[in-house]
Amino acid sequence: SLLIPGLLFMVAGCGLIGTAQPASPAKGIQVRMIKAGIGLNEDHPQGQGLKKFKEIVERKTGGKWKVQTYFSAQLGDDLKMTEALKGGLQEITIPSTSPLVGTVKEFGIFDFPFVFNDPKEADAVLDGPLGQKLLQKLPQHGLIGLAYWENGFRNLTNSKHPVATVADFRGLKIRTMQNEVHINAFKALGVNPTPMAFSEVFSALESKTVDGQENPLATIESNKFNEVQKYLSLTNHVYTPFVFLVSKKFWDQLSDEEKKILTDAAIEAGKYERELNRQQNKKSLENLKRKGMQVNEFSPEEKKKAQEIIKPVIDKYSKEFGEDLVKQMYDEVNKVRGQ
Ligand code: TF8
Repeated sequence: SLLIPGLLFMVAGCGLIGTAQPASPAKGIQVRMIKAGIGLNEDHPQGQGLKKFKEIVERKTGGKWKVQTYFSAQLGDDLKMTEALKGGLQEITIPSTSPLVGTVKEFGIFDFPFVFNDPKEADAVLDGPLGQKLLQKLPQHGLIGLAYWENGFRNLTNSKHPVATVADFRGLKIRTMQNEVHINAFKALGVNPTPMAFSEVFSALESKTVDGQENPLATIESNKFNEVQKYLSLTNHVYTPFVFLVSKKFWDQLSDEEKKILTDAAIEAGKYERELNRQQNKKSLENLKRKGMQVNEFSPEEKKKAQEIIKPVIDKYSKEFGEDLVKQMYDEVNKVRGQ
């Protein structure tokens, strides 16, 4: 019929006009392939959260986006994946904020021990003005931060003896994250800190290169650290968050509609992950006991002593990160506590 060539002409015509126009931002939802990698296992709440994110995004884009998930540092450790995002070689990762201090040093305020008393306080500060202020420091480094997920309160494990007092720390060789606050706080306690990427921790514990490590309970269980560590001390010494990162090179190609889908999914999956992690931490404590770990508390009195010992380290880094920022963190915590 006459109609079909006419239609074809119109379509071709639009195409021609389209190419003559200056490049305009992407409209609607494009077909995209996304590589998302994390450091922890598929069965860890972080892995479950990433799977939830994939499901939400693929549904809301009507299947136009495909999210390829990589677990257990298959694409590299937190630092390597973050560099891949900066270079546009990977789209998404969810590292701890702790190793990111080389990019945004102010994230180091979340490495101060004993700031939050419970996860709800952490949620309020991370989702509030302070947390958002720190996310805004990322784009100049080629990264977009969309949300904080939960890693959680960290607890100490080791193969030597129970750590129930500050004196028990002395002489232990402990793996820490690649972060100066952690390294120097542990040094102050008489520990010999050995910073390394998380992906190397199990074999370092197994070969006795280090005596111990510290991580939230869900991680200790899902990475089977109990197989190479006898003692678990419930120190809850610091709450370190995860941050949901997107490559800015990728982000800048997205339409407003796509940006909204991505942002909403990162937040929604993050809420799910936080909830799951809180449930899992309780289960993991029981499981780790059942699997033979010897568990002890770390009393409020000993925590106070540890805080005193670490204070010079915190004072030094407060100056370095900005005393206003540190004050804002404590003010926001007090606000949540109703003080
Ligand atoms: C650590 C962190 C890690 C995470 C994960 C590898 O101890 O707690 O478990 O950052 O992405 O390094």
